[in-house]
Amino acid sequence: MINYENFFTYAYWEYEVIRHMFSFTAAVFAASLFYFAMTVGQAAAKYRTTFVISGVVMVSATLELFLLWLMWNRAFTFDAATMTFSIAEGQVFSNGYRYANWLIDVPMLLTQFLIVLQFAGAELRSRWVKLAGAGALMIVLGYVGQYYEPQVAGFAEGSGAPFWIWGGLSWLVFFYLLYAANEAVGTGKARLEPRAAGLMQNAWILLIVTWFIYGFAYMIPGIPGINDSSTWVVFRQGIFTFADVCSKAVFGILLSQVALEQSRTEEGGSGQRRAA
Ligand code: RET
Repeated sequence: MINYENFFTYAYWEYEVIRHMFSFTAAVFAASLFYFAMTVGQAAAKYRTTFVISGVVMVSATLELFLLWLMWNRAFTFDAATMTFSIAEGQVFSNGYRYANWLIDVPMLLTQFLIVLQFAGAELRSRWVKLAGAGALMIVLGYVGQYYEPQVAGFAEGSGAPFWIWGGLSWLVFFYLLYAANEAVGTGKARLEPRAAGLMQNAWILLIVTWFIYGFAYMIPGIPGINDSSTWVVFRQGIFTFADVCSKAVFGILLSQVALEQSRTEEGGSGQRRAA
């Protein structure tokens, strides 16, 4: 089965906006990679891993978005008479790369989250198993569910129930993940100096908001009244774009600032910002 994006005819602008969102996101991640590479040297040794993890997230996400861009270009053909794009013979577009990328990035983002929250050794390992395990399971469940998009949107014969069942299970795991992460934030934040703790709180709120958005984007093909609209495909890809930029790049930058803030304090408070 293929994603519901394949069943639409797109107005010229709709197709182009989606194409440009893919290239924009790939460029943001490539640029962010440069930022992390340039700032890692300013952090204390124990925080450098978080910059390296951000680098891993940026490389995998740049590749993923580039592949989506390539696939989007190849999968549709332009009709000059109607100024529209529709699916090309024998081609498909798939959001599967997104899920494959999340499977790498979600455990990575949760790892850096725990490191910046000052967990180490056995405490880090036990929390990591719970959080990264839940993150990976959440993505795999959603990955299976999205194969039923054509049925739930009414483009193909068959029941849409599996879309809701797999998606519903993924939501349950997501709520467990939020519960476990909230507990980790509560414990870890108390060890940070006040400025870093404030930044950490912002990162946590950003995580909650943007991760919820992914779940909403998943459900769009199952919502009557909007699941038959090509403009909503643009919105859905726009939601993924916004959530991707915020949850990978902005989140990584916030955590890097927590790490830099902590590094300054732990290295004797000699930083200029402290003196000011
Ligand atoms: C799915 C399926 C439907 C229910 C929920 C989902 C959540 C997805 C999330 C993805 C996060 C991705 C990130 C990527 C960063 O690189 C799987 C769409 C809740 C939270 C943070």
